[in-house]
Amino acid sequence: MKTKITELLDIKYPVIQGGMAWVAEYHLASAVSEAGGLGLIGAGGAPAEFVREQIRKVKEVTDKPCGVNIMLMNPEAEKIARVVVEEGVQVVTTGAGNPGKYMAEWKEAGVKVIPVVASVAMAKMMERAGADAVVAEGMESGGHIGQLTTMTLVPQVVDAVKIPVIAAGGIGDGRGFAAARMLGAEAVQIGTRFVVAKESIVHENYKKKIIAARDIDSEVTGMSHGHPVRQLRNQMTREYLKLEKEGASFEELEQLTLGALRKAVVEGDIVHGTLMAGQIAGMVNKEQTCEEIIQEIITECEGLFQSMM
Ligand code: TUI
Repeated sequence: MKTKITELLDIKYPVIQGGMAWVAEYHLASAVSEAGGLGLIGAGGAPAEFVREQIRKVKEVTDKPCGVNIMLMNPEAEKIARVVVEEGVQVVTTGAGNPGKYMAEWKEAGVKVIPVVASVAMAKMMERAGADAVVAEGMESGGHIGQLTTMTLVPQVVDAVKIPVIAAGGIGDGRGFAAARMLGAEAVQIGTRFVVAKESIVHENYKKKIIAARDIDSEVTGMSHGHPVRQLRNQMTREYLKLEKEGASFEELEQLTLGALRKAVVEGDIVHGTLMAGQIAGMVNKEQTCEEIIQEIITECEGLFQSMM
């Protein structure tokens, strides 16, 4: 299946794994890349030297292209920006901010740069700054989100820029993949379905919560202070939303979420942890290998396109 993105990144299938903090470490990233997609190390809030180790581990396991996602709110983002160059990473995606100041250094080193954007303005700005492609991420996604849905954002970004667009948010099967292609996307980015992949190191308790989730089981916290985060409803989100409604300060709310993603991913604390997941969680019903996930999505999509002819 050839698209502008498979050509740009030299990958077999136009499927990119979300760069999820704590979740997207080298086991998952290498499995996705080995299966023909683009695996990503999610730097999240990790120190730069940890990211360097993760990059080296991926390279021990696979010689296929693999990338790093840099979450720009990370205080070590600048150091990580240098690490990816030093380690010869082929692709960088960025999230939760504007990567403009790193762009020249990356381009000079031949790194393919794919910022995640949540608006047309940001997509245009990234194209002007030299981005090779953008991920247009709708608010159906898990984690830190923008305001628009995938259905509305993707075609508007496709119309606004000449570089290839990758659709993200609410895509979890061959139907979503086909729909994204119809909206003009050259590839999809998938997060939640890979959280429950067999190769994902995420705690069983967290995986079970995603598998059990219904369509309406995610909540968005942090809307009041401009950092909306989609996650599965639990005791933590109930307390958070109650405090938020009562007008709690940013600092007070931060206390509740400090280290909460690690708690969920590593310790399996599904009561106090942050269970980031997209609206697609209701459709994710089993643990499969990355290879099975990608093959199933591609086969389903090809079947759909053939049945339309
Ligand atoms: O970055 C994400 N998703 C994330 S980051 C993350 S780590 C985290 N952990 C705990 C609390 C909060 C965050 C979890 N999920 N997706 C990509 C994304 N980027 N979505 C939206 C954006 C975005 C938003 C604003 C990109 C650019 C932007 O521009 C603002 C500016 O600087 O102009």
